[in-house]
Amino acid sequence: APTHQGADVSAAEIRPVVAGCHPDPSICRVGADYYLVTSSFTYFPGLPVHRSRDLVRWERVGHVLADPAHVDLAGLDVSDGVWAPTIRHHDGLFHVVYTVAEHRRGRATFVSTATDPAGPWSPPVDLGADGIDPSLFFDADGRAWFTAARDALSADATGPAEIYLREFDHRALRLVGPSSVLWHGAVAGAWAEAPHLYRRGDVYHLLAAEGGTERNHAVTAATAHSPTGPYTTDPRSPLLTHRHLGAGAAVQNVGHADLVDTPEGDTWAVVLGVRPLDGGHTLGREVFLVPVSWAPEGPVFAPGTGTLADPDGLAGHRPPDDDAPADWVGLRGPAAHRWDGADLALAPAPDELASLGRPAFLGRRQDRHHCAFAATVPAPAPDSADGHVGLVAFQHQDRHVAQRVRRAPGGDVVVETVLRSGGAHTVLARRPGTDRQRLEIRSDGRHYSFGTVTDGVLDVHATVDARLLSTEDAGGFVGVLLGVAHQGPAEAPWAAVEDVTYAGRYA
Ligand code: 6LW
Repeated sequence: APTHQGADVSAAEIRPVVAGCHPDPSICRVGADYYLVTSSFTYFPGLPVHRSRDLVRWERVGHVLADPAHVDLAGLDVSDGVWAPTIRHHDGLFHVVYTVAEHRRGRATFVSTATDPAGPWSPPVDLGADGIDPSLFFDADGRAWFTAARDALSADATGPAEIYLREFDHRALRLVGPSSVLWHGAVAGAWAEAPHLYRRGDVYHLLAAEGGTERNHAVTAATAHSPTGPYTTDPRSPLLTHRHLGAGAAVQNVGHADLVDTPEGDTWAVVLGVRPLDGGHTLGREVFLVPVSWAPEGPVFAPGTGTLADPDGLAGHRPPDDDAPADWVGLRGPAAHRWDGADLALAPAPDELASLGRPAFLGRRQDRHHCAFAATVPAPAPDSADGHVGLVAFQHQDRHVAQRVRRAPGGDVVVETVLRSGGAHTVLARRPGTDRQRLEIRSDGRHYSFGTVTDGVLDVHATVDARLLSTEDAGGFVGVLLGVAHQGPAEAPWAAVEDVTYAGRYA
């Protein structure tokens, strides 16, 4: 495990430890292994679980929500769905608590358990809790506590959120006893959320995120001598933020911290952050690692510098250049498909990407500003005039750009670059196509180019400003997925998409 000494990183570039849209990280350690979970919204399978030995190189080992019967994401906005999980291990069992936002039955909070974090995970148990950002804390005395953030209910609360606690009966997997309001955050009215409770000696440390998950995001804290309080705001709050670093900072929106101790007794935090270019970020909120030391008052994040911008901060443990293996996800449920090496057979579905339905889409998170995503795509059969097959840079159901192949009414093949935004489709380019063509989406961080590749040369049909696919512009909580889509009648043949490739690099 990394120590805080012995830094030898010279380059100033700050890298996430898990890149691409993986917000709201939560971490725990069992023996020598660390486990990490992150939000997955309406992507399926949901709640990816990553494992690491060194906190820097993470490998995806499974998903908490791998069974379509375990989560109903139908009809949801892309940024709703599965939010802000917490992972904890107790007595041989992993527990993950999470919220499914704006579900038909309302916002609901669930717990799933597993003995092996790779799965299988139990069916979700509804905890009947209100609010978001649930967390669990297993105290040394055998009692367990559930915390979450909800709209302020108490009469004297001025803020939009309050952190509350209930006891968690971990054998019965249910909440028991009264609910206690713990805290309204260091700055009342500033979206106190993402609570996590820890104990050091006799002191209970409550961490929260404040300021909202955009530019004013921050980590704040309070302490108490009992889990139920009373809690006193740590006057040093915020303990970590990048909001004062200005619009030029390489990493912004830093907050939503969770702590873990190494076997050697060092403490590290995982936090979310974004890497904006020219004021917009496209890669979603990513996971960053921050060293933590302990002062008598509580945790010190990024000791000595107070920011993630310290190239020595990761003590020489620089996240690697290589791309993580793709976590191919569908929207609101699985997409029927078959992989054969890099070749993908994708079933058609009638739902459009712009709908709240279940389009035939299989995508992966864009995790580098500089990347190329390509595949050889067939034209739809001559009689399927409505259908199209293609590649898409997908941010939201109402914000995506597709490079798609279809049949014109006379049967000729056309390749169209189509922007979906503001409730309308706009054709940015239309070119004649052939029965098979290699399509490519290329990003340099500031632009996305869409084209066809012949003899290794990209012929760009259309280029859009990356701002269009940024979370700042599109709204919501997610980053860009690069994927393959196949819209058409359910009975149309599957599309044989060949040689699907993705290559990304740091600048
Ligand atoms: C998450 C919460 C948040 O639950 O965004 O604005 C939600 N804050 O912490 C989804 O990531």
